[in-house]
Amino acid sequence: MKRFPDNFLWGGAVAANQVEGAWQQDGKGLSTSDVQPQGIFGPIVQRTAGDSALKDIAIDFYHRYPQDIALFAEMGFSCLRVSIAWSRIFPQGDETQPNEAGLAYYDRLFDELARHHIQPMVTLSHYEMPLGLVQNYGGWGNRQLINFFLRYARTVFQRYQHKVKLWLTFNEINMSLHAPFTGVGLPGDSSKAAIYQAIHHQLVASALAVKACHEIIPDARIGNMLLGGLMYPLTCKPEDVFETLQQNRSWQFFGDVQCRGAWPGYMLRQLHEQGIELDITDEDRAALRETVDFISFSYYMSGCVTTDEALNQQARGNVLSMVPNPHLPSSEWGWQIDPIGLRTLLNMLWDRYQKPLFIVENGLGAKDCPQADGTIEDDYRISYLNDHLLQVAEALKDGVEIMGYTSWGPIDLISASKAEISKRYGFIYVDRHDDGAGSLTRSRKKSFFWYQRVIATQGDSL
Ligand code: BGP
Repeated sequence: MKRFPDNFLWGGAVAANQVEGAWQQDGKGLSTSDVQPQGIFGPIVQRTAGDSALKDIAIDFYHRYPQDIALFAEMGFSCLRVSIAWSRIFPQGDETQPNEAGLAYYDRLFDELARHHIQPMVTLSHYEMPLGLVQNYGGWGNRQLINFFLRYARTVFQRYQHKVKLWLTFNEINMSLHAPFTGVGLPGDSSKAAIYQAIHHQLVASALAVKACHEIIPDARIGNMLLGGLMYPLTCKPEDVFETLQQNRSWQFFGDVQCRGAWPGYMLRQLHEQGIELDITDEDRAALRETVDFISFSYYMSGCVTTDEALNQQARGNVLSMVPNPHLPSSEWGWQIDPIGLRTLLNMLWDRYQKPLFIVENGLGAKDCPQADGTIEDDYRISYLNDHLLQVAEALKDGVEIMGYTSWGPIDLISASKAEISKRYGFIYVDRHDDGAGSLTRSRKKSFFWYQRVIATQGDSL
């Protein structure tokens, strides 16, 4: 028996602002990502004529996609996760008519994928939105954003209804809590109350988009997308165990709303105790009842939770304030490598929601050193991915329903957290460097051939 079912989707995942470049081409407006050239935790800068950022060209996927898709096809991909840059379709966000040149670009992209029998999975908003919606409306803190998003979602559902059957609403929606500008267009010093209200608007918008997708493309499936921030208790002290439950809920609650159709009681209590009462209208409650068809998530690492304040102080500054796990190794960027955690997370999400799951991001960011002849022996990447996929196979045996696996960054791209390219995830190397130098030439790493074989054997080569 094969390790993975025949209909299991294999592929990779990218995001518009991390690969496309062409930041001002064909009528595209400025996006929130364009004014954060140092990444999602970096400062917001005013773009002035003549300045440049690595993301402006990124890996030039906007122009080179036919060549890149041919390489994905060579690896045997059946699925490619991409995102649409909202600001290509509605440059300022509040127009009544979409930008035809932006729509036409994604038509060409989806047609190219179809030629190679690769199914697109499309994220509506991957860490970006039109900057105009922040400058003129105050971002997701403003209810009007719901309608702007819905207009955008309906436009792309209608336009691509025959080409795209797998959709996701917001990338890592729970990251809005940690990177508010990237997630909800609010400054980092916004109050918790403002951030949660903005998140509520986003959750309503997500549910309304799900409804619109069901109406416009009845044979499509639409999911949410969570950062799977799996947490373990550092000790078996009951306080640590309970705090871990709460920390896991801090990201699961997004899934609870999107899969169960209402704000969970534990979350309303937590907010109430902090003096936060959300403005949730009856109309919002009705909207939230439309739930997603499947759950997608990213998984890179796990972390530990403790109630020991001294240890917590040391941990601040990590992306999710995780306390290191003494049993796990870390990547160069301090991300702790935990393949078994992926099996745990898959089981946890399946037990909680009983909805199909899709692993839409997983991978190892590492520095690659091409040898004199240009080859790249990225055994570290192969070993990371191999170990994680073996755990996916275990979860399948556990009875978890898994639709597919798209590794993050199948081609080197600009990192979200640091906006550098030297943190590479790809099976395909891109000759570009943090200082902007490089020919943008693509080449196959050792992992390219490893993944090709994994796909060809449906995981039996793992
Ligand atoms: C996820 C994001 C991606 C991505 C990835 C890796 O959080 O959805 O956009 O970039 O993480 O993170 P990084 O690029 O910071 O290494």
